[in-house]
Amino acid sequence: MFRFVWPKRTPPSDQGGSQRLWLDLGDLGDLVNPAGPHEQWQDHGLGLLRTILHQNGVMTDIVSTRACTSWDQLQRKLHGYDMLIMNVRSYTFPVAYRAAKIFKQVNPHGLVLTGGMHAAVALDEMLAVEEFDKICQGPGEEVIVDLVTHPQDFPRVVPGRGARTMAEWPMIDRTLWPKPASRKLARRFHWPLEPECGWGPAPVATILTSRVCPWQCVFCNENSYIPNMGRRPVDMVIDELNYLDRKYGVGSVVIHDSMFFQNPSWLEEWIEKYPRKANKLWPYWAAARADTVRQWPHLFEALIRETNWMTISIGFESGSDRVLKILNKECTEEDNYFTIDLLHRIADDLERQGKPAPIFWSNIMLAIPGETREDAFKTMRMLKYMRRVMPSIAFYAPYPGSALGYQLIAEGKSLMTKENYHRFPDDEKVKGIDYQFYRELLSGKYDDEINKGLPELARRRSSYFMDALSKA
Ligand code: B12
Ligand code: SF4
Repeated sequence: MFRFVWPKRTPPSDQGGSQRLWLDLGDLGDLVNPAGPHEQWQDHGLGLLRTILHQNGVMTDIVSTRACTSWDQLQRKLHGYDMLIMNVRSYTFPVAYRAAKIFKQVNPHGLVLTGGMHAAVALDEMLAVEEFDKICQGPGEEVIVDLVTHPQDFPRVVPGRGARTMAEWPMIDRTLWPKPASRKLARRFHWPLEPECGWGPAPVATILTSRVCPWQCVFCNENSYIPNMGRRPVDMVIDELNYLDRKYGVGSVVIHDSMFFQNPSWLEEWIEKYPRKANKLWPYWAAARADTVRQWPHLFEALIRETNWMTISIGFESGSDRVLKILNKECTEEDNYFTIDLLHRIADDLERQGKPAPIFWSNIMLAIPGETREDAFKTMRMLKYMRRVMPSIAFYAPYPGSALGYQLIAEGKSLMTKENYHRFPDDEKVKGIDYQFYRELLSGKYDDEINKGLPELARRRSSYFMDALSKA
């Protein structure tokens, strides 16, 4: 297999017995006794960059904040290292910032290297943390080896350099990911693969086949800060899954792409090769958009029927055209209902044949600036209309990097602070939003309003959705 070769340099510090630590970030305790299933997913940025480092002879140890249950415990684990390396996303910024302070207290001469999404979208906040000695903005594949071995050659803000295509990425060495940190969790984790979360049987293999979604939804628009790159070839994706299966046994797959259902020619090749070449037709989770399902319904149907796409994540977000416009979603209520009806039809047919029915993982956003009560009722109506669904509901969060996030931050309306970027489901995120209304909405208080115009069967479904609120 072709492998991209990074320039090899003998790291002088290696000869001096350097101690470098990669710190995996997340809430304390999430690898001990996790708050929920999604806190256990492993970090592909960390996996990729550590794989590149180790393949180039640059060794690092791993510690995870998720494996610690207190900051004191973390402090003891940070002791004695020369270098701390972290992948900082906005939602892990508070943890990164605190960990860097602790690291410097115990290792005053140690160096802290950071990179990741938050560096790309909120450089000012990163710069304000004096403990961050180097801050890499953008992809790190082509700078990580030099940066770690010769940090003194780089300015404080380091421009990242990435591969042109994901074909150049090495296969992640998953044993470089942190381990579950309690015996109880280890039993069901299947490390170095991942545990099941209701989307398919364990062990779960998470993979990325594409890096950027080209759309411009105002709450996300990641293509404004993630450089475009070629998709991973279908053969490489299948080879990796087969390799993992031979080594560890794969139960199901999660394709972590922001947008799996893009590039019809890639998808056609996937339909042609996955059923033929994969060791098993593992069911998988992957994401699509309602407008493209409507544009390519046959492709959508073939993927479900022929490749076992069993959990279909759709960013429906809202059931109201007004709000979909505010979000620049470029999807309409009609697109959403087209997609829902299409899946109902396919799923009913598969069930009639005695086969398992695919379901939606339905992303829904509420508490969006400009949303009226009637808009919110329409969204809940759409959700109740879905027959086979795992709802994932979030109150809108103004992340930097996104157009709407930047706007609300500039207007002083964001309630996300550097001490508390990490959003808990019912946290209040934007000034001026009536969160009490939304809590009552999800508790079923407005059932009568929501049920208006819904078919009898849908009306009978519960309007209690508080437990579907997820971190956002
Ligand atoms: C998979 C994924 C998830 C998974 C798993 C997360 C995980 N453990 O990794 C799940 C589903 C759990 C998830 C959840 C959430 N996610 Co998410 N997720 C992603 C996604 C689609 C892929 C991440 C990934 O693996 N990327 C590929 C790797 C290779 O890239 P990378 O980690 O950025 O690393 C590269 C560079 O940053 C750099 N780099 C990184 N570290 C370092 C360090 C150094 C020293 C250097 C030099 C370079 C460097 O080099 C790497 C290689 O190029 C991204 C979007 C995307 N396309 O990246 C969103 C994304 C990261 N998620 C996001 C958000 C907001 C969330 C949520 C809050 C909810 C939501 N809206 O989705 C939750 C919160 C989770 C939590 N624990 O609280 C945002 C983050 C925005 C931000 N400003 O940080 C993103 C960008 C999506 C978006 N556009 O909104 N997510
Ligand atoms: S919300 Fe979904 S469709 Fe919109 S830009 Fe983000 S990943 Fe793409």
